[in-house]
Amino acid sequence: MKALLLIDIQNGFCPGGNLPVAHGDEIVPVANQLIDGGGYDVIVASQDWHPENHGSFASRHPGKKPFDMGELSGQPQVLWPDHCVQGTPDAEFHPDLNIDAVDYIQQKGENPAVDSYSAFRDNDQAATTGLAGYLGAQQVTELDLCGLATDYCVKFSALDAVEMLPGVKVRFIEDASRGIDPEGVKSAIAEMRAKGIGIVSSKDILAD
Ligand code: VGL
Ligand code: ZN
Repeated sequence: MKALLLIDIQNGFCPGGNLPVAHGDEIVPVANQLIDGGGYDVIVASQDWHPENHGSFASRHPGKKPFDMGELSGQPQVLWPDHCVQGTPDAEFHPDLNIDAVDYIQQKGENPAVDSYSAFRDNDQAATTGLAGYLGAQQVTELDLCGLATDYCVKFSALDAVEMLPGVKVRFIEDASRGIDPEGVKSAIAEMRAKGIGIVSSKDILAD
């Protein structure tokens, strides 16, 4: 079974959102084409879903501002603008994303004491989300990922997919993703490639 995993295609990460990724909205039509014509059996979307007091928010760290380095539960943590707070428009999926076609939504980032870039588990790897179990139960053998942001949630999700779904072929769809920092995107792609993740374009998939 072939699965598509759409990472955090939410208002908060698109222009006008609280943690906007440059050109993040441009991936929405590409994601919709993949949903329609990518030949996937299972479509999954992750949703960054923070309580308003989430510890990754710079606003919770006196004297710090967004994008500063800080600490969360004793670990180094990039401090973010308040974003994707549960129940707010910022946390909703982009309105043009074909969410009706999504079989399973995996929310993450609910624990205020730890961040969760990966859709599979928290950054400290203590708690898993259940997504690996869902994909295993669907007998997924091929997993393609795309979304926002390449250098954070997409990368960590892809690396965890390789580790937590042994035997599954994992690919990153570059033109259906955008990143926060151009240098970060470069090294994220290098890291993914080094772990055996295929780097592909939506055109390769839509042409098959
Ligand atoms: C993300 C930073 C904080 C992401 C989520 O979706 O890449 N990045 N929360
Ligand atoms: Zn977040």
